[in-house]
Amino acid sequence: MITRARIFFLSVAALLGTGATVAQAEDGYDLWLRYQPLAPALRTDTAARATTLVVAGDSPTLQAATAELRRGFGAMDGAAPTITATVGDGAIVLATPARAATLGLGTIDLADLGQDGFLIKAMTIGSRRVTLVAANSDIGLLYGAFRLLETVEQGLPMASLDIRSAPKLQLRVLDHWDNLDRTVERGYAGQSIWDWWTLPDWKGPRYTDYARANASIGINGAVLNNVNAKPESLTAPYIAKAAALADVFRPYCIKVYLSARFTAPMEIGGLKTADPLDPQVRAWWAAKANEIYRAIPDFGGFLVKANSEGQPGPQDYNRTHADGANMLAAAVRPHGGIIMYRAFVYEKGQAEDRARQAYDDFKPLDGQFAANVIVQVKNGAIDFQPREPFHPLFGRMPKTPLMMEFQITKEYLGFATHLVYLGPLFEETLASDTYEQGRGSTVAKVVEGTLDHQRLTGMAGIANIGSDRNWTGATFNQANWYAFGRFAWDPQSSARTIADEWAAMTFTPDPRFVRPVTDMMMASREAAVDYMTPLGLAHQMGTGHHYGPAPWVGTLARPEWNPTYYAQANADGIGFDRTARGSNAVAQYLPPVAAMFADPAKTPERYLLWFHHMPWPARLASGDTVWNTLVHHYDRGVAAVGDMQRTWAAMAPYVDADRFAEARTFLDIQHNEAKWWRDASIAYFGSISRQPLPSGAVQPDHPLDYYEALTFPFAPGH
Ligand code: BDP
Repeated sequence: MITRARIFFLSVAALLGTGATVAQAEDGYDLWLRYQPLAPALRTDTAARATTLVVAGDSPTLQAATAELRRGFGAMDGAAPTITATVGDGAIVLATPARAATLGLGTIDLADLGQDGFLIKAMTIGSRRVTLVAANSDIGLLYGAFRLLETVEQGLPMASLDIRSAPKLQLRVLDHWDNLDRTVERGYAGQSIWDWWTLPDWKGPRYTDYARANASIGINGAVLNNVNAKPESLTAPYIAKAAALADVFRPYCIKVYLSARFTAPMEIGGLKTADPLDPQVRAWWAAKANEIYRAIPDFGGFLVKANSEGQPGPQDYNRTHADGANMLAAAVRPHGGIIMYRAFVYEKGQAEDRARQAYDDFKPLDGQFAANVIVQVKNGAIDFQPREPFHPLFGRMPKTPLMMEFQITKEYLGFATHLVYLGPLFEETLASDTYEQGRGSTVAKVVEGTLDHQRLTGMAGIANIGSDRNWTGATFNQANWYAFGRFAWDPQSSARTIADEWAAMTFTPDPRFVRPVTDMMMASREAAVDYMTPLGLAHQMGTGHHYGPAPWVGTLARPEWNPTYYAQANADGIGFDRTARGSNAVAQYLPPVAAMFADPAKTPERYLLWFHHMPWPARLASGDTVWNTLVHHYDRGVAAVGDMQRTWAAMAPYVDADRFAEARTFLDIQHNEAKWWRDASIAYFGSISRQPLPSGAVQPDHPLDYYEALTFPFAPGH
């Protein structure tokens, strides 16, 4: 990676010449696949190495690869490579090892690259300069074609290409929380991109561009409908609509999945029960699976949210989650389908710590799931918060494949307008050590399945994609879609490298742009944690819509709906005691981790109030009190957004006017809202702690009752 980064900057610096060039107006539609004309020096080199295209074979997937290479190189160096059958100077060759040998390209060993991996190699054969993209399958070749284009977009010279890459996870899936009325639960980028009403007849070009974008980062699955599923999504008309999308996605090897509502056999099947052990229910699901597979032969399977937040599930019939999952698994198994069964459950109607519930429900079921079930676990034990310690199920279900679930849409991170790059969040979770098999048993390794030789592996991301022209509501949110794809391909990726790549492709590879912008992106997540939920606080957002601060809310019907439940702030102190004196959630981790989290002196400060109820005047590592440290974090968060504003202001010479203005205005919004978060939180917690503000900290702009009175009846995504 170091070498690659160095090559990147040296080559770009050398080739860009002086003076930044500002691209013409852009609307963000092209994402990171912009294929802008290359700087002159790079262009000459690239054009000489991309004059012809030899594609050994023919299939819809190879046609997609061919079209993409012609489109990309055509735009970047002015002329699309011509298609030919002979390998001449300047040829790009797409071939399996067997075909490569017949084309005289020698013996290529791709045994370690599996079905989806690829090799990209600059070769010299006699006097001919050849770029070989080799893979064991057509989809590997498509992935390789995209990676080739991306490296050129990033300013890497083709002469030095030598990349071997294969995904470490099998299922790389976007979960769309899209409703059949085209609203998107927690969506901040317009309506659903699925125009259910005009499907299956109208298959607009946007669906193909969606598939291209996903294939370009290795995503190979899409769950089309909300986990809070409507039974109608399993009726014949909606199966036909899903089939139409599957037809568009097929060349890009993106499988379609559907969220299944557990009580569909009653609601659309007329049965009296949805008991997973009832023979009629089992027969209904088997018939439903047959019906779906007739329309979509490569249908991926079902995603299931059961017995959580009011959704029906097997526990309604005194059955376990394993009973429920296995019943559905039996229905799709004859067709090669799988079940992604979510561990996001909390609804026992008892005062148990919400953070404990998934583990308590699922851990006893380890080893009881059918072979085609994978349990999908959110990154943290509560709910996609700006920061959570890793979920205690990782490393504790060795006999069950676990799939990571991240949220790409920023429900709890300022919606579309806050610039929060999620790469560091993904990286932090994946690099956490579970100690499952001693030190170094990271969450990434659990998810990769290498520790326990899992047959199924995967990662899911809750999509941030909508009907907005720029797909994600803001250009910088595209980075989170991109980063998700990269981490799903390799959970041990570097968030910084990914940000470098994305910024270079999305704007310009000019290092005078990429360096400061990557730094800004890398700092952005910590900024959000600081102004929203520092020191391990969680779920302090407004009720329902989750927009803005509402730490004072404490009167909602169920305890775990209240921000006051999570912060546990009182006259003595703040934080949720999850040690043995409290809920003992720490005991769900393996001993080395539990021992760390059980002791406030050993708990990393970023998780302190997640695990400990700390007296306000207690001294932290810095020597300062809990209260003062909290205030400093809020201030730091606001200041960090100020830094981001300044960084971005200096980027005007490198960015087209429209995308520049959007990001600048959104940063202004973010700065105002960060200040609001800081002021409201300090006003509230100050009223509880009765501590004076540390010296230098300014009083909130308004008294507490001002913040408490704010309402947001039409907040999006809710
Ligand atoms: C919560 C969201 C809710 C989702 C739920 C889930 O607020 O809209 O339905 O997650 O993941 O964070 O099922």
